[in-house]
Amino acid sequence: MKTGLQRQEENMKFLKSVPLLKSLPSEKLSKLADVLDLDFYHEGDYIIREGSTGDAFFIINQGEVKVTQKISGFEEPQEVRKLKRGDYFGEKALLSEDRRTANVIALAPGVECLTLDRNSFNALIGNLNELKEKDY
Ligand code: 6JR
Repeated sequence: MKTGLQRQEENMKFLKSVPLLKSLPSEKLSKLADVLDLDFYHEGDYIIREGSTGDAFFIINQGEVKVTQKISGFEEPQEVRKLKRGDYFGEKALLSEDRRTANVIALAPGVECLTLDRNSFNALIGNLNELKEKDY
């Protein structure tokens, strides 16, 4: 069995490899590793639904997701991109206190995400310029 300390160390190693977080000092990464939750989603699960409210931010630890969005002129939401290990999503609704802008759907064989709630997001990474300046 893994101890809490081993998990914290594994989380730290992964967090250091996430491009978004590379400018954070170890002290903040360590705090992040403490408060992150690990959630698993099965193929086809809607991790985020466009138009809903939301209070979580996600970093992909394993697997891939598909991002889809309503586009005028189309009946079905259209795929806008795929995201993989080390990529993040869910920042927009947290930064603007607004609705989710897109669907995020788990691809096969499932996805493992590190999740942060709104409070931890605000306290630890909400002020990163990369997030604020992100322009899709
Ligand atoms: N667009 C998450 C990934 C995109 C993308 C374009 C947009 C908005 P969220 O999907 O955060 O939840 O992290 O809203 O909390 O091309 N994502 N690719 N969002 N919005 C979102 C992002 C992630 C859903 C995208 C996204 C737009 C375009 C025009 C408003 C107006």
